[in-house]
Amino acid sequence: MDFSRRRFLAETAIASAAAGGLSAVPAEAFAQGAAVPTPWGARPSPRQVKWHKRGMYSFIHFAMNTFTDKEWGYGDEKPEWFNPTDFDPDQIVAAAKAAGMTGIILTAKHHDGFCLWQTQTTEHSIRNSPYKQGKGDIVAELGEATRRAGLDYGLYLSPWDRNRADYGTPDYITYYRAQLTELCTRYGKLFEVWFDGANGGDGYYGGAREARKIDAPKYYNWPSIVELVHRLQPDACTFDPLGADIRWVGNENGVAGDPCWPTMPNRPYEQDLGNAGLRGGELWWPAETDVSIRPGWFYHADEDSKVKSPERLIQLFDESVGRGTNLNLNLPPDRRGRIADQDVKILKSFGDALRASFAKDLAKGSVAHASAERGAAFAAARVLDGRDDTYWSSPDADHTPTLTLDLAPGTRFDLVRVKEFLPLGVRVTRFAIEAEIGGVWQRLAEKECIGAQRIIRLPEKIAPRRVRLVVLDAPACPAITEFALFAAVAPVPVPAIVSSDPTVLDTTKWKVVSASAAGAEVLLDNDAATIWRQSAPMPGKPAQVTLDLGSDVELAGFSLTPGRQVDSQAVPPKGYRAEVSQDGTRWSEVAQGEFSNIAYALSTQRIAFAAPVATRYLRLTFAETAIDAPKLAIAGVGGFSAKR
Ligand code: FUL
Repeated sequence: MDFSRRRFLAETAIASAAAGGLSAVPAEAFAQGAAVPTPWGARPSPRQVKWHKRGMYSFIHFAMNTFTDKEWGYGDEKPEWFNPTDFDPDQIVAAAKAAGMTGIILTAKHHDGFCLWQTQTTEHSIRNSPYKQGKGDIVAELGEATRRAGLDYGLYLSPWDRNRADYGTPDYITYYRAQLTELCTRYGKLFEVWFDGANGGDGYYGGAREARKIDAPKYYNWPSIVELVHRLQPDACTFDPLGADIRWVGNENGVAGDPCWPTMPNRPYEQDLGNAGLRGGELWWPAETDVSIRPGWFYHADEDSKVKSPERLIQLFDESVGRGTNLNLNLPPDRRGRIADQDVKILKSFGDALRASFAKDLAKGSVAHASAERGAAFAAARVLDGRDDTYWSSPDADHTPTLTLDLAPGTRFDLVRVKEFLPLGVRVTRFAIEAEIGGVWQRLAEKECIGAQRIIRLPEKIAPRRVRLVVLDAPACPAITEFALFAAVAPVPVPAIVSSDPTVLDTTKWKVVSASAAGAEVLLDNDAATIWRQSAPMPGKPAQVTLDLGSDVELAGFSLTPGRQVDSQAVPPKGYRAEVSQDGTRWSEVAQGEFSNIAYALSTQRIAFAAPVATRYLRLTFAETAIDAPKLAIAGVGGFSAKR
């Protein structure tokens, strides 16, 4: 069968027209004789139209890494290690729901290959773990809890599998498809199936312990995999590199481009374009913004103090949902199999603030009028009717009309939300929001792209007489389904905590004694955004930092956090040498080695010494950068004591 990209997309387009995104236009439109505007540019499939309404949902990264304190498992982990002591799927889902999430996406299998469901495809699974004596099924149990709470369910199945001996051969693709088939047929309706981009590299591979490189687009044959998912789960959007349904926003920081067009050129995914998309691109391929509530995707006790605050989550909401993308906010359960208390508090504060902010559309009591209307079915008041299948539009020749709301006296707001009627394409290129204050029109914001939605947060609440949407540039008449106003409610602050794990040492008590470059103090500030940078180390001229731990400590190991932003100019160290000293003069080496996948994953590395050592000072030496770059960058250093 021909599963080429072009053929695949052509079929999607036909299916989309047949299922009729356009049939949503109210019948009155035709009865009143006004023609529906001609669609412009790429258009979403019905499956994508539904997806655009999801807003926020949550990744749940819970797998072998939760128990090994890693971000990427090598693939040689023992199934016995997977042993949640108090797995509570309802607690996990309740935490997500309190934050306003509409769905859950579980890592059914991460790169280490360990499977969380009763698969028949491998022994490397929960069947051989102590959890429920091998009878448990996390995919089923979390799925049931998700549905009990009225949320939708999705799954993540890592294409890369560092456990499999046959990874890199055609047999593995057969295996992968069999796994996908199990997941798409046994666990009810799925709204999304997630394929991450990490692919090939070193791994266990059934004992080979080697590096394997694959040519991902050729190897996986994405069109056939996407076709399999759509056949088994017609409503599931695939997060894929092909252009079928949803694209990656291009970073893992939770920030969409401003603007972030839902369209892309008709070619395989390019990270550089993922953030902003391409105005007028041939494919409807909207961005999903994924980010973790903690620095890592998996739970680590030493990140308990680094959970993003409710205020930070609101900012991420503005920078993702507010720019027309969906936010996939990761919540990592701990080793019990529950969301930690601190995260639960933060999620509730965040969700409460959003619910209160968007509870009442203050534009509802206003009178809408427009510089031009297409007919009664497309009247200005359509933006106020709360329906997503009606819209205001202007005559074909008028691409830049203005819609004004005469507000009820005393209307005070600081949030403006505008939505386009997506089945007709993204029509508005540039627009402004203006308010009449004291008889003078003032421009509050000027932006490109409305799309699924645009939320504009003003610096403070205002109470103007009138407010208007001015279309400044558009290749066709606009189709605006909503123009809404809200008054933001700030989240209740949740104070940061220190780690719940007593083995995690408090680095605020540490001091930098000496360092090969200035500014090393930021290594101890518990903030991954502040980075120590210096020229790349050279033979005979390593980078080095000497730390005073403040008192005698039973040090069992150290951690190192690289800069988390991809930066080709400043990269993490390749390896390390760790030395300890009681007096700061006589040193002994306690560990030496290479960090695993540090340059790609940019995640915290936790290095355990062969045995805990009593020490006052720690010296770390870095001889090389992980990849060729002019500078070395490290965001943080920490330490842990032995488990008691
Ligand atoms: C990436 C993976 O490598 C990370 O571990 C995580 O799962 C993230 C969501 O996707 O590609």
